[in-house]
Amino acid sequence: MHTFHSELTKRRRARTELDGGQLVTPYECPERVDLVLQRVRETGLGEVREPVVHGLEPVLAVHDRGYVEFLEHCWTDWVAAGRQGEAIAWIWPTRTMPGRVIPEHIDGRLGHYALGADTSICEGTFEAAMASKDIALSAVDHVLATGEPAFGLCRPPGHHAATDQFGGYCFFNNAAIAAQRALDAGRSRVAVLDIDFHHGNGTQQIFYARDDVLFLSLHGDPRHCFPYFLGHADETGEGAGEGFNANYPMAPGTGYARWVEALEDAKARMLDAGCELLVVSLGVDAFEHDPISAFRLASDDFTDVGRRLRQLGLPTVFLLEGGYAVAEIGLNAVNVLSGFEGD
Ligand code: SP5
Ligand code: ZN
Repeated sequence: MHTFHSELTKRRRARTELDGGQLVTPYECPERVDLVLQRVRETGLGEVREPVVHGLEPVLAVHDRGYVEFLEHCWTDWVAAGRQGEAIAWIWPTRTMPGRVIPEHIDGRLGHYALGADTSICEGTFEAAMASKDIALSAVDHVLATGEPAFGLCRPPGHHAATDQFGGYCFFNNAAIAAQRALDAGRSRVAVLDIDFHHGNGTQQIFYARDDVLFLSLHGDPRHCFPYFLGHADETGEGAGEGFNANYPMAPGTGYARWVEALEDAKARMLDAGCELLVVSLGVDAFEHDPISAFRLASDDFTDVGRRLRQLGLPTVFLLEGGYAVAEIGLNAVNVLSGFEGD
């Protein structure tokens, strides 16, 4: 299978992440891309291709224009305000202070468009996010044109990004952009299967009221795990989308035996719903040694995940999401892909 990759994803190199009351070096670092690419090459997975540059139109198909413009200008506005560190949101609209009016002040705008304080904006963030969505688009276009599977080595990741909010290291929702692209190319129903450890709150929100995208997510129970405020099992969709959202929250400590039961249930639902294309939000942070996650999948389990996904017989695009055990990220991600290819 071909891999779509761009050096531009490394234009984002944030120095700070607010974690445990301290500013730490971000878990989501550019080295992740190099290590996955290295493993792709070592295993001879397939060709590595540059993405085609797309404009903003496919982004605006799922994201709010004001949000996109905010991301484009955030860093220069922040610098113009005389700030020294990276742009980190610190005040939000809340239950008691709903925020009817989008503020003009950069701190207020940051709070309006952020859903967490874990994600700093630095120079190059917008450019990297643009490259990441170009990778997703080029990968899905390849699948649409050939029926062959493809891997988008996306970075920054996307599944936490909502219509008009960034966070969880995500800016543009690459999986949502790819799914929408497949619909716009004539597919009538697409599945987005999210196997990242964290709930794909952004993808869920974007498609929650729609029946043309079936969203399924296997993740750490939001009672205990980021993003805490979405991802419960009773969130099943609304309106026309009722029945087209499926969450499989699982307790911290969950191992492969239980996890794979959820995967098989999700597979049955995708087939029942008549999905014509599969977008996999491929986070590998369910790995047992991930530094910020709590499932117990082993490296070999990821190969089995790939084998099981192949059984669906669907045109499939894999898009990289999380995975912070950096030394093993290449092994784990490429294990899924080579399991899918049939080793
Ligand atoms: C794409 C993706 O996987 N995003 C995850 C974002 C999670 N951000 C919050 C991380 C909090 C980490 N705190 C862990 C402390 C362990 N030392
Ligand atoms: Zn994650």
